[in-house]
Amino acid sequence: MRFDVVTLFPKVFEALRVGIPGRALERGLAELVLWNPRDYTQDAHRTVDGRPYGGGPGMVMKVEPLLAAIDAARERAPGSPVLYLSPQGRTFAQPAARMLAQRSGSILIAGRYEGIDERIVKARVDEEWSIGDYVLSGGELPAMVMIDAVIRLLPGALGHADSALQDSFSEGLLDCPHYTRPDEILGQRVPKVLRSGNHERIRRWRLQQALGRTWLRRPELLKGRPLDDEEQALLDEFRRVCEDGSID
Ligand code: 9WO
Repeated sequence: MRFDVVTLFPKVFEALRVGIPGRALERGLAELVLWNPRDYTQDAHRTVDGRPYGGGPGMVMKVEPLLAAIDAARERAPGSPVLYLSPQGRTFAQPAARMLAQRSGSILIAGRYEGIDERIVKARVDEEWSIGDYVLSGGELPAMVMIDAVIRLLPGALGHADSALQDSFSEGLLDCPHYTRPDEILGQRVPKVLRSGNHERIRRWRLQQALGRTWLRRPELLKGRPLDDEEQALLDEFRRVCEDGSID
């Protein structure tokens, strides 16, 4: 898989060369290629911004260098769709990450200033994606968020244990609570079941916690996710215990 990113700030993407995405890039599971519009300027000042038609404050990314950088990326990555990260896009979530992980690559445009010329969107952009309803200083962080979310889905990016865990029960649910040693901190003990060594009981407890937390915090996530008989029974029990006012 390859990611080609058009950005005025390629150094920002060094932050992806650590941890899980860093290891995946080192192992060659994914490749990250950066295209800087500044390298495609023609003038002595290497200008990458332009004044907006219609006036007003702020600037727009200058057309010629941006278009040249995009087209250089398209030439090197034929078949990779061009994605523009903006608050006007479709909201990125785990299903979109899974979809992008199936592709051979993506070209991401990280905008700056007030954005890019709409004619470039029309002529070059295949998909517009948002990572959430807020305005940032540029599309670099959203591009990195998407790349991180996709890379960790590639076969071999996580340990084998992790990947098995991923496609099992927790799919579409919030995570269960985690604990490590010592057995007691801040006046709180680790739930006894986790120290029981009974892996079947532990599996059921974790699944129940995941279901319960999803029901409490993000009930809308359960609407789109059918529950099997075991899950329904575990959630029913969680709700009964909740209504009793008891915990754990
Ligand atoms: C700037 C601005 C200023 C005044 C009023 C509205 C405004 N909108 C913007 C704006 O959207 N600037 C963008 C900055 C231009 C494209 C790159 N930038 C960006 C991308 N900010 N936030 C994102 C983004 C991308 C994906 N998901 C969430 C946010």
